[in-house]
Amino acid sequence: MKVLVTGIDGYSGWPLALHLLHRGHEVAGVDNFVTRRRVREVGSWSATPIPTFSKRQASVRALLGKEIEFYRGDVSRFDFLRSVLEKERPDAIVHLAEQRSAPYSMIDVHHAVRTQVENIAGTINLLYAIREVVPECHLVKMGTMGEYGTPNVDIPEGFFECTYRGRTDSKLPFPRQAGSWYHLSKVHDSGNVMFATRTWNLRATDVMQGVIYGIRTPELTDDRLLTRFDFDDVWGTALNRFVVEAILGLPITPYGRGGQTRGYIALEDSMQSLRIALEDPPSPGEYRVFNQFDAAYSVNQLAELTQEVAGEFSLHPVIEHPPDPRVEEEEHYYAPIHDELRKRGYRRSRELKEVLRELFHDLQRFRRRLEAKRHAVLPRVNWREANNLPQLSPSRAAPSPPEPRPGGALSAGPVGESTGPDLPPRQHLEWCGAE
Ligand code: USQ
Repeated sequence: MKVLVTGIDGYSGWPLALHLLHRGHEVAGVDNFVTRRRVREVGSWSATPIPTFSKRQASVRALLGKEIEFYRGDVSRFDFLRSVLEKERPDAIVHLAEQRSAPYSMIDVHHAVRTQVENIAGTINLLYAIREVVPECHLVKMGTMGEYGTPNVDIPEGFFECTYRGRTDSKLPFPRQAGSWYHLSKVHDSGNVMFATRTWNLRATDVMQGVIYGIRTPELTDDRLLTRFDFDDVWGTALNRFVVEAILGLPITPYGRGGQTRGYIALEDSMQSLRIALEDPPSPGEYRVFNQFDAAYSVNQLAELTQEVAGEFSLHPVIEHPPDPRVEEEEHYYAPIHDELRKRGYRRSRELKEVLRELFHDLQRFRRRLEAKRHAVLPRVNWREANNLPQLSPSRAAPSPPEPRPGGALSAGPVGESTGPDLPPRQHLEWCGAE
């Protein structure tokens, strides 16, 4: 089948493209490289050096003998999106081209608005473009487990049976109680995708994605194919960040009491899950929801596991609990159901500890890149503050560095990453001002 991946340059988008190519599917992609720019905006970069997209295409050609058709552009431009669909006429679209960081959305009003406008408008544009050009196409929409929040009951896959005042509805959308402007943008997306599917007889899978960890998939066989790996407080996610903290000799940071429990999944198993969804599409008019995670852990459990595996690498990190910069339950019940993918053949590829060992092994190689941005690791964005720019970037007046142009020559600096202005270093043990 032909799959269009929007956000193909990202942490998930790139390994997904490679995974699908290996399965014999055709892949085309869209990206505007905004994640590269926004990670620089918070003074960080990917631990792995990321080549320009045209270099990525060339590597795929050289190593796999395959082509990826690529369109540089923004999904917030409807005409652009429609013209891509007219040209490619994909059988399926995996929509990853959204602002994906909760802390980024909580920086200030501009970042909040940008997150919601971009994410919601991009998805509506895509729904209209599908409706007009390829109404049979299967939309796989990247949502988040964070849409549900942490209710004190089990979390079903999207829908539940509800009896109220003597009447029963067998398929009501389960309540969403998201914990950031970012997570809320996905809640609104879900409502919009469900509405469009019903109204226009489209087909969609809404993926409630858990937190992804890891750096490799079986297809990332060569350094030229590596995906990006974020570790700063804004773009990095819990387990990935804990490993980096251990490598840098910083404390591992489960926030607050550390009982925050989420569903986690390895990068390669997230790719496996998306592929399973693609290869078993829903019927026209069907909107289905998959809770896409492998197992639930508290951040305390992850911190302890990281500490244990760090010991195998002669690293001896301490675990410290900074005040939680987020407003979230720090101890809570958490039991989401996740049967839909398993019913379709999903199996965990490797144990968490094995992936942790691989992370320590791989990241040691990029230690100098981690060291260079160690000032951006500990938390700086506080949910209780309306304006986090002062903590984040006292020098924001400096212009953003230019985005690497696809096909442009590599600079003398690290591969494909601009060496534009960074934020000044901060004290490593200075937590942001949460209560
Ligand atoms: N956390 C810590 N210490 C850290 C970093 C995070 O205790 O150093 C805690 C957070 O407070 C939170 C949990 O770990 O309770 C998860 O945070 P995260 O930063 O790993 O993940 P989150 O912000 O929820 O977002 C990430 C991705 C997002 C995706 C989501 C899936 O950035 O794109 O949608 O994971 S989920 O969390 O299931 O909603």
